[in-house]
Amino acid sequence: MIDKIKGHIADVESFNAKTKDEIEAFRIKYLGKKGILNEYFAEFRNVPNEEKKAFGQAINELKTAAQDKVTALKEELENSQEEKGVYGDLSRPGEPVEIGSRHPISIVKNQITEIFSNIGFNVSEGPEMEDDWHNFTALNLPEYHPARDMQDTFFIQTDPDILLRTHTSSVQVRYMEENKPPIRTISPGRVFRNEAISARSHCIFHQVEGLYIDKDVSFADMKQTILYFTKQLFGKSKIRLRPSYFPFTEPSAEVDVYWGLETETDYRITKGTGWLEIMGCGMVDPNVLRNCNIDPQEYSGFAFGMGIERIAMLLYQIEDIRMFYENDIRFLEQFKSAL
Ligand code: 2NL
Repeated sequence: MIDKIKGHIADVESFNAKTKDEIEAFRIKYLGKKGILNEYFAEFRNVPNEEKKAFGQAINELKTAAQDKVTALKEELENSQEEKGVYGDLSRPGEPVEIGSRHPISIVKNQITEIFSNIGFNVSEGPEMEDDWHNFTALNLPEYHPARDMQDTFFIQTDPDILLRTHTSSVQVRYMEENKPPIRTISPGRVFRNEAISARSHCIFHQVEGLYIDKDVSFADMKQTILYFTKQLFGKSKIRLRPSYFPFTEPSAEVDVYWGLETETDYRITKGTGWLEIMGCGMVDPNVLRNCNIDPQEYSGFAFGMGIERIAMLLYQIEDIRMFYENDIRFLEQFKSAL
């Protein structure tokens, strides 16, 4: 009989189970009301006196072994479930982190600001709602100046003095009013013009303007700065400056980049000339400097302005400006950038 109990103890010690049900079945088999242990306890009366001690010790040993086993298996099961539930399999390979998209306007704006900040320009920002002075008058566009007709303006309700800025030059007027030369600043931002919406133009768009003011700043300085910029942004190293007119600069010029005529697309976007207009620029008009409390006898400077949408359309071959504002996920998710 004792040998049989020893056999049970060996069985109990080598037993293993993975599920709650298996463990419960094991508990009932040994420790249940009609289980093996209770059978042996009932048998105890019939054991001869001289064997009672050894028999008793053996069944107690079996009982402890069975109880310890149940406790150990339950604990093991609980631990493994906890680990899975909270953390999953800790040795599994990591999940790939998908890089988010950035709006193409932001990408191009960041590229432009990066290029100019590398040569000492800071970034200045200002309000989208402006007053007449900062958007027009200070920029050499007095009240009845015909150039004010060049852009139709959104006014705020009925106050003719408050409007949505038509260019970010207004930010640079504010910057000149508050800072002494030398000034090297670029002003990216959203601007508004009361125009019909089409594939080519929109009533809301984005601009980057630049301003450089110091002693002895020349037209040659402007041309070299713009050439450096076009090399950096487009990788193109041939530009030309065509005479133009802006009320706030004199002389003024339009900048063309030589894009080349290598592909059919080049032919189409340059209308067969190889040249693409990318920005406007000029020497800051002395009247503008005076309006901002800078002495034009002592200082001179240049300024330039470009439309971000136009440049983004060139870089990414986007045919319709409205794509930028529709927030179509199929359009947006194509633009991934670290900048
Ligand atoms: C264009 C042309 C230009 C400026 C912007 C400027 C600013 C100040 C003084 C003088 Cl504060 N000029 N800005 C100058 C020339 C051209 O922009 O085609 N923009 C999209």
